[in-house]
Amino acid sequence: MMIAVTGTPGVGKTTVAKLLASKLGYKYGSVRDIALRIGAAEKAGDELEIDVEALRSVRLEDTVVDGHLSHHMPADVVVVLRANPKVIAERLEERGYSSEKLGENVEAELVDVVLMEALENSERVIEVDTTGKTPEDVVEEILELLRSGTRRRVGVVDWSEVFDDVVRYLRK
Ligand code: DAT
Repeated sequence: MMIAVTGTPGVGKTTVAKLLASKLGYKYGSVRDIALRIGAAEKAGDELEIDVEALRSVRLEDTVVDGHLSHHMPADVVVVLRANPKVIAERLEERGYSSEKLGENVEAELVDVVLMEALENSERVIEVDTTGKTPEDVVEEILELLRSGTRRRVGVVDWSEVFDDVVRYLRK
């Protein structure tokens, strides 16, 4: 099986994807490394520009793929991690993101950008709220959803309630 772990930067993809891979005895791969390996990535200043179309045909068996573009790959299941946008803001601030980038990502988490993209690309989408949970809790929740054969589980968060807490981060 191929599992994509996606979500807004800072949500916990790498942490969860590595733990999930080790629990399943699967390989771990990052979209970044995969794109570089297949020649679908180009350096653009400090950033890497990834050719999303080239990812669409890359199948990797028994692999957990980590990245905010992983839902563009032909995974059997797409796990969309969510976190309170305030938590995302704090993590990205700590990573030294510019206020522009920070605002962009807080906004993306608030309005479900990655979830919507995942639903456009995949039949089997499982959304998991990580807020207040440990990575181990999150991985257990994913494993349980996989075991029970859940095809789709979305609509687990509503960040409209926390809008006031993050409005200061948003782009003007
Ligand atoms: P991403 O790959 O989405 O950018 P990361 O895994 O690199 O995210 O960083 C997430 C940070 O948050 C990391 O320091 C671990 C921490 N964290 C705290 N609780 C978490 C949880 N429930 N799930 C995942 N990461 C969590």
